[in-house]
Amino acid sequence: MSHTLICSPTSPFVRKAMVLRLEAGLQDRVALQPVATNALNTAPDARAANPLGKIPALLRDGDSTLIDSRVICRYLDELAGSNLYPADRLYDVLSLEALADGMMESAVSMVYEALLRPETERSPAWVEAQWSKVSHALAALERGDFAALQGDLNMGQIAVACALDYLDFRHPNRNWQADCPNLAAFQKTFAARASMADTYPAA
Ligand SMILES: N[C@@H](CCC(=O)N[C@@H](CS)C(=O)NCC(=O)O)C(=O)O
Repeated sequence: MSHTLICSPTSPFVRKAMVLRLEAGLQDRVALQPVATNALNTAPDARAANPLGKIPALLRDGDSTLIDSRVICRYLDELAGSNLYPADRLYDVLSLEALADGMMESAVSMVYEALLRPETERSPAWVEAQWSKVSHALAALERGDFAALQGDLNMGQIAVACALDYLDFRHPNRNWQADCPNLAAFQKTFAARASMADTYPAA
């Protein structure tokens, strides 16, 4: 079956699937279809693939379209047999991935607030409430509360690495590394993977 990933080079949710695609050697089986989309201006291909208009979405030739990065990554991992959701720590990995996705959601919504909302409708308190979610997640990761951050490569780790890079890409002034040396070291080690270098967000 052939597959097409509706994607964008700046989305951290898309990047999770792009990194998996490279780590699992799925380049020949998953084609890329870039779109430019956002909450106020949905790309027709994104809307056609997903009623929510969100990316990533995965078109499967002759079968249903998959939506949501967690669903897509789980499916691609099974397709490739890459074992990025190992059975013996499945729920730890899924929780770690959920945490990273939550960080992305907050970080993306902060960007939308700044870029898409008229200045008079912006709420600094709301933006800081979103950042508070991110910084609590960073602190939990730094303390080692999420065990799946350690050990063999898994999808939770990939998601965290994508979330951290997105913070640097979109919120460089937050300087989260100052309070999180362990996490900064994790990010640096992870950045050496070719899959991460090849997918670093580009404006
Ligand atoms: N839970 C979704 C979130 C996807 C998401 O929010 N993607 C953003 C791009 S970073 C998007 O498509 N935004 C357009 C919109 O909100 O309409 C996932 O994990 O795939």
